[in-house]
Amino acid sequence: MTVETMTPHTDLLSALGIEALNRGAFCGEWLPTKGPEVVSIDPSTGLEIGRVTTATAEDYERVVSVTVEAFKEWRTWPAPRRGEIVRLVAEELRKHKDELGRLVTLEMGKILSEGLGEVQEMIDMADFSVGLSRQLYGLSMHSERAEHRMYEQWHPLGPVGIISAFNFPVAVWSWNAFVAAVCGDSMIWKPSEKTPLTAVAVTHIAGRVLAENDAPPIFNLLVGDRHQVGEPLTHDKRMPLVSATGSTNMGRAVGQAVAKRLGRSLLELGGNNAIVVMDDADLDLALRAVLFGAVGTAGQRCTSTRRLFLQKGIAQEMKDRLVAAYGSISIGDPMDPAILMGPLVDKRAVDDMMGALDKVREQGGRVLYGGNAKSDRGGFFVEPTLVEATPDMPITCDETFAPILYLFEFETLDEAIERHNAVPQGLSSAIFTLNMRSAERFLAAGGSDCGIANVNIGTSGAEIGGAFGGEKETGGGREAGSDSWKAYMRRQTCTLNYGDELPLAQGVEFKV
Ligand code: UN1
Repeated sequence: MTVETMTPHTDLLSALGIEALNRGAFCGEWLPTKGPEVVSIDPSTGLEIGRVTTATAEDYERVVSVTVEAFKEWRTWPAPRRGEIVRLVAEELRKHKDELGRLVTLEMGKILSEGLGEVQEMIDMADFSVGLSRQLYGLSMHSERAEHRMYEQWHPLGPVGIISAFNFPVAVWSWNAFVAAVCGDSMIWKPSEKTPLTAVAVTHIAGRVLAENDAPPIFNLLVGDRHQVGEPLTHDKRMPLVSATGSTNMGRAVGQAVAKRLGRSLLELGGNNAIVVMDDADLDLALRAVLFGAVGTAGQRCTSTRRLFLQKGIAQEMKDRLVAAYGSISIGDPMDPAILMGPLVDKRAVDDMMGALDKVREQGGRVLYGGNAKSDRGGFFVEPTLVEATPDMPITCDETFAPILYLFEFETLDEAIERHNAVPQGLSSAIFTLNMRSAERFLAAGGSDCGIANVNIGTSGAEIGGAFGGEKETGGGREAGSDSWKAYMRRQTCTLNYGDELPLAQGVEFKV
């Protein structure tokens, strides 16, 4: 490609160490990668931003062996000292928040406020992990045997593989990376090939902090496709944990490969998230939550709202208000603060959305608003789309990574909950109601079957302090806050005898 076809963002890119051609393998040093180049495209223009050379088999071997060696040293660092390194990374992220947020917007296409929010999510995750570095608690138990002490402790697990998706190109890495780092693990990041530049930029920042503080190279990178990086990582016995965020198909392949060697996988996969709006809801709140959930990030969050259940009494009013609100959504350059919806990530995403809408029509759905690609400009823009649907339409059980919202009507809460749960995915869910009984029933054991269940809050935009993930085809993994850290460590149960007898548990006698 010639220079004219490239997006001119030279100052932004150079502030983050990004060049026209970048290397895609890092393990304390950038390796002279010779694999095929991946081209990073600005989805709002379709123009090239920069390139990255991918990892060869030789680069793969080198990065894994350095990561294994780095683990051996890093696990001996006291956890609070490891936390200090993460704190220093967070300081750098604060300094570069604006540039990195812009790069996320440039390369992924989410609006700038969300690009900056994503970097804030990394900073929050780092702060959380710093505190966690002094709280990796184990339990102690009372032994049934006299003069015995029993307790459990948590040790670093080993090198961790982190496979992340294009839609949260940096935050999801940080959910894993900062927790894994304070837990004493080293790691290798396989970013999406659609967003390699943000990964290179973050690796520059994290790698610099490690080098300046004489820490071993724990934050490593391998850019490449499934064959070059993904599959080798999942089959590699040197990686006791592979954490993967992305589609259910990808996660199924990762889970099976890792399980085959009895490794651990942590999967955060597709969602098909719904909001239930009851007749007694505060409709102003519900409307705003639906708009952010369904139109925000152009419907490309795993937590995006894809289904809306409207109780009969408010259904028509909500539909009218939604159609009016969809008509006022500004679509365009995601860097422009007046814009609410940027492009989809690439041409294929636009085709997938149009393919899903063909199925909608075949299956008897009615497009209430939108439904088209915007061909009046470059880039991968679409209209946010509202569809009147019925529960027997198979397409409503699929996750289409695009701003399509399926609208259903219902009469009773029981009916809404049953239909809400009748999809293969189980990530995020919400109910809008001012009735405490309805709210509690949605959250009770017979209510939402998702990993995340909210009341008077939409399905997307979770805080980092909670454990993030979901059930069924969402994969069952939990990342980020709460006690998710336990996935990144190994538990050891220790029993210590300080007496001069050897009593056996369960009263067993074995006298020689
Ligand atoms: C994702 O889409 O993979 O809850 C993650 C949210 C964000 C994370 C989404 N904090 O919407």
